[in-house]
Amino acid sequence: MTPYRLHCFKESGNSYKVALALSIAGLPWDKVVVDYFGGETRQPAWRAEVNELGEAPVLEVDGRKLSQSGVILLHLAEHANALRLSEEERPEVLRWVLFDNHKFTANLATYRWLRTFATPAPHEAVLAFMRQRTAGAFDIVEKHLGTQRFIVGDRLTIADLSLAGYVFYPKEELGFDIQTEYPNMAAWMGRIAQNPGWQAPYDLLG
Ligand SMILES: N[C@@H](CCC(=O)N[C@@H](CS)C(=O)NCC(=O)O)C(=O)O
Repeated sequence: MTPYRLHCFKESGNSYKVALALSIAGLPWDKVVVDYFGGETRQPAWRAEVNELGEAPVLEVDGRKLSQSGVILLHLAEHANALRLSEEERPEVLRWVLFDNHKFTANLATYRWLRTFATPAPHEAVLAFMRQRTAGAFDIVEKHLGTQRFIVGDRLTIADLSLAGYVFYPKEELGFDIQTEYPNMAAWMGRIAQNPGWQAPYDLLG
């Protein structure tokens, strides 16, 4: 089988979602490191050749380039037995992947970015707003995981991998101590980490 090629960088939790899916599914893949901090995703040539949306991750599948982590995860769920979804699971999984892209990852990734990487540092009010938006999304997931082991039912699906894109980064980067403040999420992270193929973001993408 031709290895998948994942255009990614190690700080990118959206890339980590896909890397984790490939690794847990036991699929062969090669890393194509994107020089995000050097401005590669803003280069017209990169946008023309790799992703017109200007974002990582991009997964090359036999020469075809897929972008948007949710689309890529869905593709992998359709092609890897370990990630396959039932008819019943599919809409529920999609509901959580969309919630993740719109609220959970969107807020958490932006908050982490602003507080950890942005120069110049953002205004305090912007940070406070993003922290509050992130905490709101965390509360929803924390409550949901109080009654079930995984995001959809009793087994790992791509919905878990989507929501897990950023939570495994160091708490100093996130600005949230999930292990202390969100016990249901912490237990869920433990269940994800038990899967063979799981590695922390900087180990898997580093
Ligand atoms: N919804 C997209 C988000 C992708 C995204 O925001 N990627 C970031 C890295 S984690 C990026 O490349 N951003 C480039 C930019 O915004 O200029 C996905 O899930 O793939």
